[in-house]
Amino acid sequence: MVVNDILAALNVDLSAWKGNALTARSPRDGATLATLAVDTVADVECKIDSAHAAFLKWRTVPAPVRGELVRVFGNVLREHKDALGRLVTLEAGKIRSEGLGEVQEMIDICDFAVGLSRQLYGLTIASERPGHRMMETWHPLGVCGVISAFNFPVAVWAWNAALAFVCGDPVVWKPSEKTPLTAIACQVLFERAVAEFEKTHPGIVPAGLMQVSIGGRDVGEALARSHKVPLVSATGSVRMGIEVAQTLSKRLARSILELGGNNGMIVAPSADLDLVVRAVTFSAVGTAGQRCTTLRRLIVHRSVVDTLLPRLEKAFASVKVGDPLEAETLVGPLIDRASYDGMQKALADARTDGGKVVGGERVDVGHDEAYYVRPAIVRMPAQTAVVERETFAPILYVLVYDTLDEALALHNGVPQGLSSSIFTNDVREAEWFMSAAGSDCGIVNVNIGTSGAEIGGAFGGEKETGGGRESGSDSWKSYMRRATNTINYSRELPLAQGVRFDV
Ligand code: UN1
Repeated sequence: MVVNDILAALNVDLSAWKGNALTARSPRDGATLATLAVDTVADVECKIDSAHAAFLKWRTVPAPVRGELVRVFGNVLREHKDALGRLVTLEAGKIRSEGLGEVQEMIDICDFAVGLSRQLYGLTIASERPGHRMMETWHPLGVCGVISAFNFPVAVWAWNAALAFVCGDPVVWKPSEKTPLTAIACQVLFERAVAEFEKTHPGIVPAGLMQVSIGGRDVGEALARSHKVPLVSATGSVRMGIEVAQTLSKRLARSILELGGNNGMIVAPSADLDLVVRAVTFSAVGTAGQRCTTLRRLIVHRSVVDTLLPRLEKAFASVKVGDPLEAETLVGPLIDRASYDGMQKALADARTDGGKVVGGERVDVGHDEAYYVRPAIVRMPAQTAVVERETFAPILYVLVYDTLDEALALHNGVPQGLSSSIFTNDVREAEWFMSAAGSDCGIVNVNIGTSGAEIGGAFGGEKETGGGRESGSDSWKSYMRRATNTINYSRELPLAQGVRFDV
């Protein structure tokens, strides 16, 4: 199935988007998928203006009605799951089941947001004054800027957009320049949902509620600069996140940052090694090592390392690397040449630091401009600088520990703090790992890997990961503003803290 068939199945007409500023390529074979126009800063500003006008209307639509639009969108996604999943495979290089899984994640967050649309609760608080009542009200915030990365080209937008819409916020989305087509497809599918919704709710959805802005960093900068954008949710590199945060902080606007991960797993002496082998392989080599939550550091107890390592090396050597559209493939391509070069550089650095590398070589699939690799396992003598940095490729560094204190120090001894896990059947170790003195990450798992989080939990992490939380739990609060209301139903005017001010 070629790109045109997939776009036809999604009813995407690219003519309005065509141009010669940006080439969309498939990492599968390096082929050009389309050439597109990009937005100028003036174009983005125009989109922000129309999103802001949409906000003034959308904020007054009752939240459950906003939720109904998201429900219809979830159904449109269900109908187009196969085609959109295929487009993710073609444009981002994910294997079929992961491409489909990503669309499932979009459907799941839509369901979550629909339920949420009737649960945007505030608290009722006891007032210290007689005849007074206190409560909280959550109100829509304004235009939400979304900056997303190539590795989750559709789901991360959906996490933000589904919540933003029920919270009463329009969205202007800058997708990765490496995955513009999936973004255009999402916009088209969303517009289809709007058309469907309008059959029962005419005249409710304002133009400009959802807009995509294709372009480079100037588009992201325009979002971060605009006073009409009170919140920017950005996923990507630490460098990008710091720039966005600095621009936002100059005008004291909000951010949700989901940046680097350098996720570790501790394998304790009591661990079930059959589960460990499967969990490590999925977490470290799935998505060709290109998830924020990819497992990059394995911290193994000395008593099990010599049993575990050969089993992992065998698994890494046997996973099928190749065409992501083929059913048996488990590892698709890296996104591009720069990513391949970055991986080889990291492996060279690891060797210099005394690492013993198994795997990591390029796999020839007959396309010069496609970069497939055999996942690498690197036994390191210590956690050197290369291990402390995030290399977005399938490299698993293995470190050995003797005491859990030592394992935790290694685990927390990196600048990033996204996801973590421990494999143990010892309840003390598990609880310690999850305690205040344990893992310093935003995601802390026991007996499952670091990647593949469900949408129901808050997703995000600490330190250089940026501190933001997206998706489930109470992440919605970032997309709304809170008003604290104090209501006096008495005939007196008592002041708080017993202050007297008689006039
Ligand atoms: C990301 O890599 O940016 O937990 C998001 C996971 C996915 C989301 C990853 N649900 O792996």
